[in-house]
Amino acid sequence: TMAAAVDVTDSIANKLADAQLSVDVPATETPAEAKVSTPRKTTLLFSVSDSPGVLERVLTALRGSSPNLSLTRIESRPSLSTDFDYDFFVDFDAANPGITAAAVKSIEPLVNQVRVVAERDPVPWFPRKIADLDSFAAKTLSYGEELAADHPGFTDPVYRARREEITRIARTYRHGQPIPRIEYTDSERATWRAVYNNLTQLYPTHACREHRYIFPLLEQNCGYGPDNIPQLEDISRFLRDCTGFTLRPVTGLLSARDFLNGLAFRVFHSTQYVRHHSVPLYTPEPDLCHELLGHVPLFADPDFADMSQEFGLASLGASDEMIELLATVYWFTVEFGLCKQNGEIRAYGAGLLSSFGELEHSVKAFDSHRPFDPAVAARTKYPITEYQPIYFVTDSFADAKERIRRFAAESSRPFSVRYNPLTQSVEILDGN
Ligand code: HBI
Ligand code: NLE
Ligand code: FE
Repeated sequence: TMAAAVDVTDSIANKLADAQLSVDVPATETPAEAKVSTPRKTTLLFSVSDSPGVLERVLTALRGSSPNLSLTRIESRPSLSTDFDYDFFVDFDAANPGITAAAVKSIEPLVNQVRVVAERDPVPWFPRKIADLDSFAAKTLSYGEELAADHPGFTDPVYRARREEITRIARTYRHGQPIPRIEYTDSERATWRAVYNNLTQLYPTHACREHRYIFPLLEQNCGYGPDNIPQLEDISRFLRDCTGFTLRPVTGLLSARDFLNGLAFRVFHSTQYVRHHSVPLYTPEPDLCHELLGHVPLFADPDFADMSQEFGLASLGASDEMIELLATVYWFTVEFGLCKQNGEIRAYGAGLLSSFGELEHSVKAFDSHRPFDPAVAARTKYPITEYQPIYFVTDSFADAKERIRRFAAESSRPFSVRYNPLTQSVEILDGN
């Protein structure tokens, strides 16, 4: 049965979505209204007979066809069809179709033939090497005033000041540095203890096998326990030994594109502050409890780590539409996924494993369970500030990884990518 798309009628969720579109300086992102005029990479092919000065006349005509036409590539080859003719390829960025039409018209009288051989959207910038992730630090999204009215963590001035202090670390952090340690306050430790004690009671009966296997290792190696808030640096070293994943501190919510791009390099962006003390058992925002109790254990699992990197690799240079689809599939798997193990439904999604309230609810909400299919999940709407109305159930991570890989392969990128773990960089294949 197909999952009916759930309408996001919740106004806070809508406003959060709006807020995310009109946020602080997303330097590499295009505002929605500017998209119509995004220049398209255009390639013209024309053929000329060999005669002195012909190329110069063609280029002069092109130059005159529109005020700001600027060529970005010119390449020639002997004609494949007519002896002694030459074929030329020229590229330029066309802000609108009129520019292309004028260019073609201007050279028609001078050449044997001319046609538009390619028109494609420019590929959005993406990180090529792990240190490129440093540029995301200053680009965190803000939540908007409406959400602030609803969540104590946005309005309590003492809490805000403390957050400011903690997020300074993330703003100045650079790749390769050890993640600075934080001395947490008594209030933060009390919140952590409440979250920890509640959740660890549920894990034996509600968490997936992989989470239960890793959790004791985190207690032994990284200082997990009710009376200690573990430090990102210790966890990052542990994860690197398990699967090559590492952590980077981040000030708050990143755009879906930046966040997913990090996963391509096996980097997980982690917040370092603790949720507001008044809401220990559910918060809509990622916080340290969510990252450490929900995400971290799974990143130590090889299949899950591979699956996460698949999301990341598919997101590099992807269109805005593709990013939206990937972010949605990510939401229904890494954040809110369920799986079947030994005939029982268990949680592997971090948003469930870090919320005492929703963890218990999700596993027994049978009417909300659907078989995991990326194509269906990608088009299902979801609320951000309340329990999920739909949960997708997967058989295994290895299976989910295969399905995600196939789903991502359908995206129409003009190149493919491969991660080189030795250089921690991305190699581009079949591109130009
Ligand atoms: N940013 N810091 C941070 N943490 C996340 O877990 C996170 C994010 N931005 C987007 C996001 N998660 C996902 O919901 C998807 O949009 C990828
Ligand atoms: N609702 C989760 C929690 O309370 O831990 C956080 C979800 C973040 C996407
Ligand atoms: Fe998360």
